[in-house]
Amino acid sequence: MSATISLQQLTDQLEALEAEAAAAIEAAPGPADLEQLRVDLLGKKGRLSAVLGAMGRLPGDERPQLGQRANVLKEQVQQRLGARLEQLRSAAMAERIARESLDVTAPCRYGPPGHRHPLQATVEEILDIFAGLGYRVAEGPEVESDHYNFTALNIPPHHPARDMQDTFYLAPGPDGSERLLRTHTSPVQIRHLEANPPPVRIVAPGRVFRRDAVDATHSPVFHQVEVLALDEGLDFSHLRGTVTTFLERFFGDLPVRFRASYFPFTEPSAEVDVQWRGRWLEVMGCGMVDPAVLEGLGIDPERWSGFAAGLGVERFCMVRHGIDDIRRLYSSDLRFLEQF
Ligand code: 2NM
Repeated sequence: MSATISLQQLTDQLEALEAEAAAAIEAAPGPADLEQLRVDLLGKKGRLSAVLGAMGRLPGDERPQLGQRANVLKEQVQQRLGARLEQLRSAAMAERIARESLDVTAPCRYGPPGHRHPLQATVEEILDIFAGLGYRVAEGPEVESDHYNFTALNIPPHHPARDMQDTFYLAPGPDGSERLLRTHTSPVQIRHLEANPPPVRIVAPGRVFRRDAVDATHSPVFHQVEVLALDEGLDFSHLRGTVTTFLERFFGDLPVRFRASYFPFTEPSAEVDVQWRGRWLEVMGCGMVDPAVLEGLGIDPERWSGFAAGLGVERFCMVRHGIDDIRRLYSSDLRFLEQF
């Protein structure tokens, strides 16, 4: 049996161990170092075990005292390890927060970004041009009354435009009123003039509906943009200048021609063609607002005059992009849409 050892000696060893452990824990650079210290100090083959291994050489009645002291040391070391680990973790978190930033407005980086439908892009481009000419956007309902869609536009009761062949009529409203899907966005202009005194410069985009059979150039639902200017002293030269400026901004510097035409709500009226790749294409209708339309709104046609123009957005979009079939614009085929 090895030589006896005094309680004092072992207690001194425990105290030295405790002081050394405290310094080492305080100096540990990271969690892995702390774990290594825990094993070295408190593990089965660790420093505390070594001291306790010598306990057998103490007189039996002194052993509990040393055991108690060892338990205090063990608890202290564990507490210090825990405190130091917490300290390291919060320092690491503070450093990471200071270093990292998250820009929630950054563009998506995980796939091809989406984009506007070519038809929507065309509407917006047209509206931008008219906004640049001083026009405000006006909108209105798609379900309309006979009054706003026809009567107020000088389209009398038996005009062919009202034919069941052309117009989608709906069941009457709760008050028995005739209802239909608007065949143009002109009712938006009428509603705007009812609510706002001239001078007026508005552009009305929207879906319109006609009972057309579907083919490469017709769809029962399509999109229109109509413009209206009403002021003192407006004449056909203002109409011509506005329409040519608009077409030049949209198509570039192409030949433009005006051909006499007829609409119930304008007089005189004209169709507008642009020469595109050597061929004349009809792209717009326009005219001076018929005095009868103004009178119906209680606007004095002796003082106020106006011009209006309307266009089909699909047509503009198809010409611009060389699209040969209107149905492509509605088929939601990504292989097609992704080209724009
Ligand atoms: C067109 C052609 C010519 C037009 C007329 C009006 C209103 F309400 F002021 F009378 N809005 N839009 C108009 C005139 C529309 O589209 C081919």
